[in-house]
Amino acid sequence: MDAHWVSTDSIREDFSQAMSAMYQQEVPQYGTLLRLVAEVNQQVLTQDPQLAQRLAQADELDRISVERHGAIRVGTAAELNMLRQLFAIMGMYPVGYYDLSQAGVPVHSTAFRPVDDAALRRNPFRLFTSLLRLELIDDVALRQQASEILAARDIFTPRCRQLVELQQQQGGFTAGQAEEFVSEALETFRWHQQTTVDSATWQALSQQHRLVADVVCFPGCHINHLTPRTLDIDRVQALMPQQGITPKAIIEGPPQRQVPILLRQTSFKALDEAVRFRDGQQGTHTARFGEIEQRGVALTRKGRELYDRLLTQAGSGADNQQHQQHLATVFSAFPDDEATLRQQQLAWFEYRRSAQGQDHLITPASDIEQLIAAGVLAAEPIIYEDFLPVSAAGIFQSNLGSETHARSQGHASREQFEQALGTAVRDEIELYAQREQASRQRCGLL
Ligand code: OOG
Ligand code: NI
Repeated sequence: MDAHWVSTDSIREDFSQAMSAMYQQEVPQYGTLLRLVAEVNQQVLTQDPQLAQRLAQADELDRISVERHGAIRVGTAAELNMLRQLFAIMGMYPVGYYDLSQAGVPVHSTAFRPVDDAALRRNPFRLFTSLLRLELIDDVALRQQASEILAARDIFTPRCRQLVELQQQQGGFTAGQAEEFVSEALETFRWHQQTTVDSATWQALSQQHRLVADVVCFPGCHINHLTPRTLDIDRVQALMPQQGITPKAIIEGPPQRQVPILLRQTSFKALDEAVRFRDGQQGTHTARFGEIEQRGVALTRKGRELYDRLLTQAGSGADNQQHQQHLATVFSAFPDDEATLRQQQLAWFEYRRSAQGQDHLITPASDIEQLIAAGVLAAEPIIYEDFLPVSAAGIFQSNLGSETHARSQGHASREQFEQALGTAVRDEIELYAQREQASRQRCGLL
């Protein structure tokens, strides 16, 4: 009946490509980063034919260097709520709750992303989406002023709103509507040199936090970075300066390992960009940058607790090489082979019968490691598709100044966030658990 509707996957694919093209135009240094990433990925594949073969089999070679995520920030509940509806049309749903106020950043966030395997394989593009917490501005008059400025703007084009409503009524888009939707939706994320405030208001809001000015003073919620996938983050970090790109001081996340876990990320420092105020004054704003990421296996709650503990123990550093060495030492307490990660239930895996194991009797009592050793079962690490709050705070801070005092007075407010969003966020660990469970069931292990 609805076979003529364009798939959500294909709308997401088109949208992420359009976003990338726009961002490369807006931030030319991002284009330079993309080329560096593609070059390093190519070198890695040449040096590691086994990896190349694995990626080819998984049908990933073609889009190895395309964007995996981006980030945006909004100012009101209504904006967040509308974004939820817009992203649903692209097959992106809110997963996870991140409280960044504890790290001194007055926002809380979720990631809009595809959730099922097929959609993730087709295009895993996600948007890390933060909602400003105006209640954390302590100057009451300024808080009031900020909320009035926000109330007066509409970050969506009228046509975008119409199309979202149309899609909800019809249950889908024709090809022509999908195309128009992508181009209208893109407008929300475009950069505007012209701010909506005078220079005095800008100053006052910037003094609260640079992030507050970034969210409140523009007519849209400009995309603030995009992030392609690299196969060797350490190499790209080291090569950035040769390309005239200044990387942030350290690579966030776990150290390099035999079995990569979670997510490693680094970015180049945000550029100074010219902005204009309503009183005719000019200024600069430093908010937009480029980032790269390298993902590994998703961790169970137990694995995540170990990760968080070791990360806290390691602390942070100013010099990347020293920091990475120190991390590697501290993380020697985290098992680094797949069998131990499975046996100690630290990470998630997807199980599959091998060609020769099709007729083998497998029961819930079978020993998984024996079946793997015998070539009856294969286990693939399930890749982490989400974000890390400590890393995210590091990325925020490296681009928006280093104010680090906590502002939440210790209370995350997930409920408030979900109310603004208009739905509960999904629990990311639950999603990984379900995927492993389903694969165990298919194999006869449950
Ligand atoms: C988001 C920063 C977080 C990541 O990759 O952890 C992020 C932002 O700067 O708005 O994108
Ligand atoms: Ni990011």
